[in-house]
Amino acid sequence: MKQAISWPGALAATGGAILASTAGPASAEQPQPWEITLQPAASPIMEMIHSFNNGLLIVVTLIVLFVLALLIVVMVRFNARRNPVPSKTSHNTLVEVVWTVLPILILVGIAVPSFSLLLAQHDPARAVPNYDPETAITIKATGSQWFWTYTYPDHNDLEFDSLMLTDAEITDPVKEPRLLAVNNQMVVPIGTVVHMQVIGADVIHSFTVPSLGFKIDAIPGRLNETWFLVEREGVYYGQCSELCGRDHAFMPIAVWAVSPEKFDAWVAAAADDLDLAYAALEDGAAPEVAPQAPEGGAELAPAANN
Ligand SMILES: [Cu+2]
Repeated sequence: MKQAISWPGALAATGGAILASTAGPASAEQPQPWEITLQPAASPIMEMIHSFNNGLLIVVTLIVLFVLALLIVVMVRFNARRNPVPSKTSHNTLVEVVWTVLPILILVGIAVPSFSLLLAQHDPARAVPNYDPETAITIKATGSQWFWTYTYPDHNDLEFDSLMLTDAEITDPVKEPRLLAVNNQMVVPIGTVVHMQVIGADVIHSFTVPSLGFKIDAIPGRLNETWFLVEREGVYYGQCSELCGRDHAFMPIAVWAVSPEKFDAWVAAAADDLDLAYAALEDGAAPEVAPQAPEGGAELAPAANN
């Protein structure tokens, strides 16, 4: 159940082929036309959300069918024509106990996976096998009217703003989806737990990326925390999800997940020249291109084959 169901099938397949054939980021996770259900999961938490959602769907469907069957039985067997003399029964202890206890058991049954998901959203050890806190990195997102600022405290406090590309700035509509593409993406390494600190600079915003399974409020004066781990390379898009003013709809979030080697090269190059660091990522040859940079070159990690 990793793929969102789309239709018509042909349309979806064509869309997928267009995305797949595009150079640059391996895949882009964003809403697609005619899509239903959740976006494909790219993090352990989102996978848990998918299974919880699918499990609940089964429970709800069974309950709906059961109630529908009861209604049909009542309409057929106990209508005025077939049942002219109504029963005067007002109590049935067994039935009353059953219809009280059964829903309680169902709710408790739902609460168990629900709480385990809730706890996992705050504790990577519950979702990542052999989780080692030493390997995690921290990134801070600050929401402002109307853009995001990303800070990398583990990487010499690298900090930059991320603003939506305007229609005039978009050069490739497939690689730069309208209203989602930004000038500076939040770059993260795949397979690594990222501790996300989220705060608001002015009003309440909400830091959300559906395919990575997080949505957390960015509140002024209060540091909220969550975590995620991206499983495969690609660009993952989200939007501010708290009404925050005039340009609320125009402060998207773009998470660019790359291999740890590319991330190291990007973060080293970004300290000197952010644009150059992104350009090197774009070429898919960050470790080879970046050393040619005039200054930062000497400090870069050795070239790795990707
Ligand atoms: Cu906002």
